[in-house]
Amino acid sequence: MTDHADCLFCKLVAGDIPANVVYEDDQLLAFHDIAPKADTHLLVIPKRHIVNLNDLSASDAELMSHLMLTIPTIARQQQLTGFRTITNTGAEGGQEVFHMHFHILGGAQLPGF
Ligand code: DGP
Repeated sequence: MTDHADCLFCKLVAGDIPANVVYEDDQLLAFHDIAPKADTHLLVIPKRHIVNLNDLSASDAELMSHLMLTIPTIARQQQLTGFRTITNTGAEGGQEVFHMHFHILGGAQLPGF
């Protein structure tokens, strides 16, 4: 597992920064966002350092499939009957933490997008 010294979320995976973890397996970690934008706001990340969607290659297909299939499992565990999933790619896309993450937002009726 690549641990990027300057990456906030790699530090979180390593346990160097505390997080309110709601799900973990060998490839993924999910935890509460520190600045929630919804009643429930979770982040799902690969443990391996991947910058964003632009950083993916065909060899990541299995990981990405697992990530996508795990998102609804996590949402169900959090009693979310509906939710929004967002990933920001690059600074222009609003990405602030450059370790790929998928936001899960829910817990109350969300406005239209
Ligand atoms: P984005 O803008 O898509 O890169 O979202 C980054 C999110 O990461 C943002 O919603 C706030 C969250 N965040 C930043 N620092 C921390 C932290 O130290 N812990 C947790 N749990 N979330 C963080």
